[in-house]
Amino acid sequence: MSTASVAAEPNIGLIIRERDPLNLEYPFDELDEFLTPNDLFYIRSHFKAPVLDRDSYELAVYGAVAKPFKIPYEELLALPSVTRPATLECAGNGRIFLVPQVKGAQWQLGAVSTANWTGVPLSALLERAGVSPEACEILFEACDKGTPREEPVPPGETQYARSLAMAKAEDVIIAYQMNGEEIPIDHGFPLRAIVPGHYGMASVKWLTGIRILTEPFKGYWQTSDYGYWDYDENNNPMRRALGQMALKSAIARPRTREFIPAGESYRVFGAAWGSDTVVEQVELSTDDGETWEPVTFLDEAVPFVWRRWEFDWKVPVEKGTYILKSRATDSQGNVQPDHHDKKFGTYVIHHTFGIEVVVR
Ligand SMILES: Nc1nc2c(c(=O)[nH]1)N[C@H]1C(S)=C(S)[C@@H](COP(=O)(O)O)O[C@H]1N2
Ligand SMILES: [Mo]
Repeated sequence: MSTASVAAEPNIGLIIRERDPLNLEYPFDELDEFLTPNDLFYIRSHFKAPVLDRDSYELAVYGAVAKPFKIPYEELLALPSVTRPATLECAGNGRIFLVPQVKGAQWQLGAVSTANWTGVPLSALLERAGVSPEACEILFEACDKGTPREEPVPPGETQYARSLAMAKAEDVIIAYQMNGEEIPIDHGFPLRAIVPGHYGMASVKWLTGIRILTEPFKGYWQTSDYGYWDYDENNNPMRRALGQMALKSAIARPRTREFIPAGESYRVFGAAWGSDTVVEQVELSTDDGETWEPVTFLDEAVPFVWRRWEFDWKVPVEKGTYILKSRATDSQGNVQPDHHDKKFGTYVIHHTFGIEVVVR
């Protein structure tokens, strides 16, 4: 294994939020197809991408299991596989819209993308290892490491690792293909976890170990970073790990401050996604939330993936500034809120916010 930098793909169409480590945003205003092409899929990395060698690569499955094992890359490829689409969204997506401005990568709308993932169901690997009845969590261990920047900063190097409740294992894919191609280096080559319906941080890239735990994991990436303050049953404040993605809809077109011809028809376009609940309705307002009308969906209601939608706006002849908002409702009746919930700090930014456009 080496961490030397290689001439990576240029990622031409992406918006740079950070050059090193690579943090690149999908240009959300170009949303068109259901699947995001690999070279436009957003990239969120905390450290330089490790370059792993396929011939010596092995995945270790160990911990509270009867038969720990290591499996080489080629052997994994030979196992029965599944392919399913999943939308990944960074928990900090939309951070730039928070007022007052906060620290962290200044994502606009595009730290979200959808791909078809192919790999081995996690359950098959767990079955082979024979999970102990005492098991409570699964830890995904990666080989990228460094000193994180988000305060409070731990004293030494930290490896990227995230744990997951045992009950969520059935949805997880240990993926080696993204949209039918080998997973690109920046997206986790040769292997990554895909945890459908959880924020992106759960889908650990450059996966080297799956460790079965008998006690909850309290690592940096789920207590300090990617955690939030909550209260336990005795009202003591405590950190909890972010997990499920919150219900959200977003307007891809028009863009903020876009000029729109008066008196014509404009195709408003966007997407909405939840977690394991499906998006049942999206409404659009062109008057800053006074009145709402339903949009038309382009995709079926399926858990774990976005649903693209469109709306035919009869643009008024009256010139001026208009504020557009979209609002999603899911199959359980949850409605996208109109304010950011402060308990999530600089994460889980899923409230409806206005896209201001100029009609002239
Ligand atoms: N090993 C490792 N896995 C990781 C990360 C990382 O920095 N290192 N970033 C996480 C975060 S915060 C997100 S949002 C997703 C982004 O996946 P992508 O770069 O393929 O879009 O990967 C997650 N998995
Ligand atoms: Mo993220």
